[in-house]
Amino acid sequence: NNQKQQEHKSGFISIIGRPNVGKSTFLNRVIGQKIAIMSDKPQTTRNKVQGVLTTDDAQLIFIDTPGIHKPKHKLGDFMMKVAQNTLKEVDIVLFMVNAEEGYGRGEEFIIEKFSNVKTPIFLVINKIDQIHPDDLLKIIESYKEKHEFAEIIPISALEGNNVETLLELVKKYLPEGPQYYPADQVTDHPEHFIVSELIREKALHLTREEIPHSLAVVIDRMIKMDDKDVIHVMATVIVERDSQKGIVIGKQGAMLKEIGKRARIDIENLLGSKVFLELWVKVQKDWRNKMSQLRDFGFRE
Ligand code: GDP
Ligand code: MG
Ligand code: K
Repeated sequence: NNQKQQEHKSGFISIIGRPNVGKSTFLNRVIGQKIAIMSDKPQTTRNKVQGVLTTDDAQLIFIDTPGIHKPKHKLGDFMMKVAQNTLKEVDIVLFMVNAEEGYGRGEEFIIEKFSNVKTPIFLVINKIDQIHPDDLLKIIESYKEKHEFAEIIPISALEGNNVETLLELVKKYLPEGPQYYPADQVTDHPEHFIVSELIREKALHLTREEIPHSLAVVIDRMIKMDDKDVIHVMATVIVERDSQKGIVIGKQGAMLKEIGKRARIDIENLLGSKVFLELWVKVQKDWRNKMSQLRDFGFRE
């Protein structure tokens, strides 16, 4: 056999950037499955979500970090620490910015964190479908002054423009390495986490007046019923105040029913099985500031 063995590359890629720049949209497009939560509200992604892209010659393991931002309370602090730690642990950092907004104080705050990071950092300018090409050049120039990026790539995560190019560049920078995950695996998180995120997403969308941080979802049990092709999911929605509990439950339970209905459809698609979903709502005052409880909610450092 005279065929040259192609080298296999693999590694970890962290996606970092302010809330709503499009990190989850990008990850979902690349992995092609709904594993990170998309929302027009800031910071709905609080845990690391890994998406694994396996091709013939490479495996790209993406980490969707919480947005780095100025902490307002302990949860924010915790999130930022998680995000900062990942910068040093990964092979490539994708720093995503919103082309519509340009360079601002939020970006400056993040770039300051790059000062002693040796990992190659790509500047990914997202949402280019929203701007004029002339403005793009200005944005690129302004960022070049701030930091020496390994690569600068404009994309539209929503429409897909230039995403393939970005992936090829990522591959170029990755070290030679093995296939860490089976080819059909898109995430290494327990299904519990993804299921809880799907429920949380529905709850956030349907209760628009509530702030995302005040709502958490914990999966109490997830079991396959013996005789039937049905997965039984029991989950608790945790809120901070009684008033929020009322909103989540709704008139005669209508809101909770709707949250459950919509979440169930997504969970069934995800698991490829019929799902019986039971939801409860619980008030846990000021849970955001109780660090000891964060781990119970699935936060990892
Ligand atoms: P994240 O907080 O960084 O994960 O941002 P999301 O992925 O949740 O996206 C925030 C919002 O921006 C959503 O409404 C997305 O549909 C939108 N969005 C993301 N990427 C693009 C893009 O390339 N173009 C446009 N026009 N909108 C985008
Ligand atoms: Mg997100
Ligand atoms: K978001």
